[in-house]
Formats: sequence, C-alpha cells, structure tokens
Amino acid sequence: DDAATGSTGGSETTETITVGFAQTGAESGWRSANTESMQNAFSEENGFELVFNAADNDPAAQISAVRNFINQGVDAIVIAPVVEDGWDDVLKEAQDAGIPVILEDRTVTAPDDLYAAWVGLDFKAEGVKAGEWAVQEFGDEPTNMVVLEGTTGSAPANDRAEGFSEAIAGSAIETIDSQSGDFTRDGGKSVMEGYIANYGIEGIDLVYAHNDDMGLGAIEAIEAAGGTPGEDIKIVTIDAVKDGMQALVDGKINFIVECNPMLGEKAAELVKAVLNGDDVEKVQFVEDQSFTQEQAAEVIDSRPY
Ligand code: GYE
Repeated sequence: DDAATGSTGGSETTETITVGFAQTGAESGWRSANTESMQNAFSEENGFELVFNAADNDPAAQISAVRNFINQGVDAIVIAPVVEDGWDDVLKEAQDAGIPVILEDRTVTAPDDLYAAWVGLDFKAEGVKAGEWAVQEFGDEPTNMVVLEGTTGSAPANDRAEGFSEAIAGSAIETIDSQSGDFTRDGGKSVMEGYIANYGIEGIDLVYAHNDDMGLGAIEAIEAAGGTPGEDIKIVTIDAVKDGMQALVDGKINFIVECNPMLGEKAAELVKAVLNGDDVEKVQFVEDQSFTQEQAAEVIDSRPY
C-alpha cells in the first residue's frame, strides 16, 4: 500500500504479509472465538492480508485449501488441522515451495520438520483434569458414564479420551458407551438422545463431553426426556466458552476444564518470527484453568469469550 501512494523518501516500506489460514470449520463456540482471535491478530493494521478458508470439518477439503494457498504463493500458511493424520504430503509440498507452515490449535502426526511451529493447548492434560474431577466426585461409587467424543481422528478427541482414561483407571467409573458428536451441539444432542433411549435417564450417572457444545446438546436431550441435567445426570465438559460457563453457573454442567481459544496473537507473532528467520520454539503450550460452579459464577462476567 505504501508503494501505491507514491510517496518519495522518508516513509518506511512495510510489506504486507499474505497468510493463508485453513480453519477446521465453524463447529463450536470455541471455534468462533478462535476464528475471531485469528482475524483480529492477522489484521491489515498488523501488516497482514489474511486469506481465510473454513473446511466444514472435512479433512480432504482442508488439504485442498492448503494446496490452493501453495499455488497462490502466499507468504505463510497457518493450519488448524481437522484430523491428525494425512498431512505429510501437503506439508512436504509447502516446504518444497518454500512456504513456512505454522500449526495452531490441533496437532498432526506428521514429522515435525515439516512445519515451523505449533501453538495450542495440552489436550491430554485437559482430559486428565476432567477425569480427576470425576474420580473426586464419584469416588468408589459404581458409576455409569457415557462419552460424547469430538471429531474422530482429531487430536483433541484422541488426547482428551486418553487423558481421562488414565485419570479414572482403577476407579468404579465405567464407560458404558462412547460415540462421536463431532464437537457440535446437534451432534451431542442426537448422540445423547440415543444413549437415553438405550439406557434411560436412570441408567446414566455421568456424561463426559469432549467440548461444551456437545454438553449443551446433551442438556437439551436430558431436559426433553424429563431429566434434570447436573443432578440426575452429572456433566463434565472441556472449553469454558460463554454458553458452557452459563450452564455451569445454572447448575446444569458440574465441572468445566478450560481450553483457551485466544491463539491469534501468538500465531501472528510466530509467523513474523519465522519469516524473519528467527529461531522459534517448535512446540508452544498455552495455559488452561478449570472451573467449579462457584468459580464459574465469579469469573463469568470478566471472560472475553
Ligand atoms: O475444544 C472444540 C472445537 O480443537 C481445541 O475444537 C479445539 C476443539 C475445541 O470444536 O470445541
């Protein structure tokens, strides 16, 4: 833009950095907050032109979006990978084209020399915290638990399942069913309807939902079946987005482990550093908290998302 004004001398030439961002889709409240954080950080003001793609949770569509970014010759590519597997080829193509890739949010199984850096959350630790709460809450009581899994093959679904299982090992909590609700409210609702049809409200003590949205869908299903969420069936979720925190304050969810979606600034910093040739830490974890109903009531009004 500076060049187009034709100003002579004195003004510094700032070159716009074109970044292709391959987002998963728009499946959840967490995702909306993450997209907003990314769009704010990769703004014109900050020297970026953002080419945004949302893949509607379709891994193949996301890979072709990345290929398009490579063909367009963007300066850098940021990906929130829908699933962990299947990235090796396209990451290699970006590398061969000399375009650095920064991952935000979800991780991949591809070798880490195929991307410059990753910034996100410790999904396994989130699962552990959720599981530790469940053990504390239910103690040695025999407990029938159903699970609402995130998108099959995604890092948070895999790691949150693993962390939770480790934490409840040796307890009396039994997983009676576990299916994917694809991280959406509708998905959580319809899977929960199936669970209630199969086991009845009285046959289920606990729901572990891999995100708030699926937990919110489960609340709708429990209420529609005449049950009281948070009492007849306890609910533990991960994310701590506004609607989830409100349900926690209202007593319909019992415990939430936070997953921080505000990754934009860190991702933008990484892009600039990598293009600048700086050495960056390959793996960058952002801190999470967790909330009881009482704690949620205290913080809900001060949270940015
Ligand atoms: O927890 C969920 C979203 O990848 C951490 O994706 C993210 C997860 C988040 O759909 O709500």
